[in-house]
Amino acid sequence: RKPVEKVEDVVENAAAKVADALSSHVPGAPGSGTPTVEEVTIPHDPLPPKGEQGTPDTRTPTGAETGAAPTANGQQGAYLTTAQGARLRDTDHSLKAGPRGPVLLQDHHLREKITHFDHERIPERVVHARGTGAHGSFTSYGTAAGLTRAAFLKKDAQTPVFVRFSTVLGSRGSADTVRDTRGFATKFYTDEGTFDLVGNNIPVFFIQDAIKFPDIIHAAKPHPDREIPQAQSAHDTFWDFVSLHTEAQHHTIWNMSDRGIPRSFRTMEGFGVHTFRLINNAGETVLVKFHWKPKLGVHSLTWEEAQLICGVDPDFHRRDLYDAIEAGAYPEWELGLQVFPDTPEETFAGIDLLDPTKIVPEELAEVQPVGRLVLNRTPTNFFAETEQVAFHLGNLPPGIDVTNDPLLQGRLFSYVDTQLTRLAGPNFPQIPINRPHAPVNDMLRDGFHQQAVHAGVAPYRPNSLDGGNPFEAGDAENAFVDVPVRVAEAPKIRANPVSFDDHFSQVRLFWQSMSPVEKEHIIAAYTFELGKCYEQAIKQRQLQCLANVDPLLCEQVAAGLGMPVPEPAQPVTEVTPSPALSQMGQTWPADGRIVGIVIGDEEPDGVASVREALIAAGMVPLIIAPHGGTIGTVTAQRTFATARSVEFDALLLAAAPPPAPDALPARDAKAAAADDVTVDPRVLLMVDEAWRHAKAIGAWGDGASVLDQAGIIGTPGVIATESGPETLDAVERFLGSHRVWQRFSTSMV
Ligand code: HDE
Repeated sequence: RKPVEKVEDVVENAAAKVADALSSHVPGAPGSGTPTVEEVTIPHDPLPPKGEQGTPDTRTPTGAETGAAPTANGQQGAYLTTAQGARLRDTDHSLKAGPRGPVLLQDHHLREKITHFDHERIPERVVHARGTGAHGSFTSYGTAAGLTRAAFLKKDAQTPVFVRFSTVLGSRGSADTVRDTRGFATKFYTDEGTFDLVGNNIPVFFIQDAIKFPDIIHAAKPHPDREIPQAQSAHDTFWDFVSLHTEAQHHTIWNMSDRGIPRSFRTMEGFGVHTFRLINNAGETVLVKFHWKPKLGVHSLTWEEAQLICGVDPDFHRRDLYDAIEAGAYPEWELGLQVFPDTPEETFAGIDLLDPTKIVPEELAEVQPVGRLVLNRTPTNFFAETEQVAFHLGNLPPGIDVTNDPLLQGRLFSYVDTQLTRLAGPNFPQIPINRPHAPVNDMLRDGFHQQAVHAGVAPYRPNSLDGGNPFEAGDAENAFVDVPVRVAEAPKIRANPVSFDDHFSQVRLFWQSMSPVEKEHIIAAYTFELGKCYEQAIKQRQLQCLANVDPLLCEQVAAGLGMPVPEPAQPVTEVTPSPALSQMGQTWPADGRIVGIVIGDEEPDGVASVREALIAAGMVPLIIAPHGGTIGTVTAQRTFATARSVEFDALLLAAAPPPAPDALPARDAKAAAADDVTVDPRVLLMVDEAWRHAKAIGAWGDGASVLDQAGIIGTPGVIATESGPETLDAVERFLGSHRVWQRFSTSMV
């Protein structure tokens, strides 16, 4: 018998043999006649484990116990293994017949690695593909406890949540700051089962009946022939649909307003859109609409900023959310309810509560705060959490029920249906991010990707073999309540209630509630979007819709398009404006605002103290310097090459850095040619843009000369004082109202 050889010896011998064989083979390099001998790569021993590599996590990303044995995924063990746990000696070379030979089919590691990679992608969401998420917690004030039996709305109840924000139209890799509706979907992991509030930042929808959803989305997505434009509504098919299908006009004017280009997810409202029904312990019901109110107020970008950011930083909103959370500026919203009596008509102040193209103005039904949401943790793994999270409107706890809104009814079908394809099979509720925190005791079995090892032989009811388990719960055990709403005796029919036919009065309500500057922005947005359409008939038809909303709006957009102004096809309705719809006129906390501070080659006076004051006020200071590295006591976080004004909410100038001869040749050459320019042109560009976008600009010390050179001294929101702290004080006041609104010139009243 041969003695058993050690593995290391086998490998070494094999390598030596290969080396021998190669040296005798002597392949010639073509044409050179010089023999070459290739080196053999000998498998090496694995490196020792890294200090920070810990044991696998037994909790899900939401903090719940997985209930399963730890799985060694995610670089958590000392040694690299196959998916089956065999330690690997080499993951850089495939197994070959000699170093130059063909790759062997038997290389299981190669096949496993490549095959898994080949299947890494899952289909993106059919809408809302581009998004980002965060964990947090919801604390109830208890103010809704009399209206609903839902335990998570009892006083001081704390519920873990996961929120995913999204755009609607763009693909997964599209830019964040496009003009679009934003999704605001919240998963409450309540003790009584998961509650998904799947809302948007706009309180109305394009359509009144879910059966039209494929139509609006086909019209809004890129054209089917060339697949352009990406993540845009500024194209013919979108305006073709919304001008023909006039119930879309209300949602459309919200998109054309500043709401379509939020500054941040942190500065957006959220709306459940539909009317829901609450039921309390006494069996009493009310109808409600859900609202999220951001602590920082509702703020938007300007259109030019939004367009620039699409190129400069397409991940702007994603980055903003992560940076704010990591900086400790935790985003916050208050959940509020508009509460309406549950009458058989399901109307309030003449407004049909089942019509998702209508709002109830807050002046008619106050939004009553019921709890506070704080987002305080970023996901550990984007795919596992943000990509795999699956929302569904039917995820309701006892105490919250649906209404007959036909849009809501269709959504109840669509979400689970789409997950079946997107997450491949019916077991996606077992994916960690989707696991309820309430105990699960269902009788659903088997299927693709089943994670559970169900014990017992009787997953059916009634049974005697499992002792009759599990039992159905009653009221005392907090069973879900299907509110026994009376269903009217009515013919089966494909039709809407007549009240759904009013498509213009609330569009006018929105328009009339805007301030002059906001109206200017709406006119500019319609003019831009329709200006991107090719078909004259579509533009004409949309102008006709605008004529039904407001003559001034129609005239101004028509003037921009160079087209005739149509007569209204129906009388323009009298409306009472709702001031709550305007984003202007209040002041808000400046937490989490980004303030850029321009310095030169040396640390100017006051920079360190201004930086500290900003941090103490919950803002994020970013030092912008001519180059990276440390300058005095501060570190450059941006350089003139990497900074653009659009990143900042306000700009501070502590120095007047001269043009750098070796940076950005084209622009500097121009600057060098102009004798009177003594400031780096990239700084001047920043100042110029910040001014155009109505941002507060402050300077002290040498910084004041930059304002002079930019020609903006004495204009609103431009401050120069002797000291950094004094300048900061004045700038902060402007940040409270978000922008220096006076800087937008407007002829509107
Ligand atoms: Fe959605 N919607 N939707 N939607 N929706 C989806 O579900 C659908 C509507 C909303 O971050 C899809 O998992 C229909 C209104 C958000 O994962 C899909 C109708 C509102 C998200 C779907 C609507 C929304 C979605 C695509 C008309 C605001 C992203 C992927 C009846 C109240 C959730 C998915 C996330 C996602 C269907 C209308 C909000 C296809 C049929 C109104 C925030 O199921």
